[in-house]
Amino acid sequence: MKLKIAIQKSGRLYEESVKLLKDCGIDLKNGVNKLKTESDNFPMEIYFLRDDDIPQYVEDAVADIGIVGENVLLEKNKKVDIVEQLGFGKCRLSVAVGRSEMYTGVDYLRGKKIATTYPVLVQQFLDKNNVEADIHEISGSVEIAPGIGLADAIVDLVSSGSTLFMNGLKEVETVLKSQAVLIRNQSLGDAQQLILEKFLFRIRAVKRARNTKYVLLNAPNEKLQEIIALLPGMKSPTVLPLAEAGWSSVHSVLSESDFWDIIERLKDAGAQGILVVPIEKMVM
Ligand code: PRT
Ligand code: ZN
Repeated sequence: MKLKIAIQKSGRLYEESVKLLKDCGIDLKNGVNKLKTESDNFPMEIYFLRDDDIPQYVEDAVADIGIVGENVLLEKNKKVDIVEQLGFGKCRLSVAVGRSEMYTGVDYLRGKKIATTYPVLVQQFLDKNNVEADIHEISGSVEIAPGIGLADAIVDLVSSGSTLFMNGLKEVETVLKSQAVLIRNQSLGDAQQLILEKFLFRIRAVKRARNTKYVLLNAPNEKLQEIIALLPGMKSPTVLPLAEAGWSSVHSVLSESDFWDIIERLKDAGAQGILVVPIEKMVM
């Protein structure tokens, strides 16, 4: 019995999806088959597909699970469950208009022509805001639509914002914040569910580790209490005596988000020789 997972064949989610499997200790066979492969050391079969098709394949149980952007999932509106947010492929679906436009709010869009590859999500956004506009669905290069007179505004994915900038556009509303998610067929068999639980256990250990750093530092004993108070740790920090009398080595873990803030305060409190190392897996 194998768990069938659908991931993007090529594109922005491909590398991170394969890396996630690898970090979960799931090795992929290097075959000639570009559509499908399997793992040697985990009961998993991997299908490589267009991201747009993944929700449908998972709904139809051609694949048991899949990795896809929330933006695609919500646009396709398929009957699948989201089991985990994966923390990569982050972007936002945004409304953009010409840089010199006086944008005053969503009302600006009333009666305007909006080009997008996300007609369903745009319609929902307009309905929610009680705005009627003309949605013009196109299949790509949305950012050039205003420049060639095809539309007054666009709704497209944005990450750094440089594509909008280069096309003379400015971002004015966020329709949706998105990241890659793991989705599941709604009637998985018990055996598949069990394999999914194992996979999820590993994913969560990997995600936790990616958000956390291991910190080692030296502290004069008289400053220990103050320094320990700054460190959260899994339970509490580890403190070991150094060979040099009056000094200790302190080990702890820090979350990526408050890392710089805490490192500065540790230095101010008298910590020295601070080492920060990545964590590979973190099991709670
Ligand atoms: O071939 P296939 O259909 O599988 O791939 P695709 O071409 O439809 O999708 P792909 O590979 O471009 O994107 C896959 C997924 O990556 C998307 O569905 C999102 O969930 C996620 N993602 C994250 C992005 C971006 N960031 C992103 N910036 N998808 C697209 N973009 C594009 C955007 O459309 C625009 O053209 O990048 C440009 C903007 O980028 P910035 O950095 O200039 O703002
Ligand atoms: Zn696509």
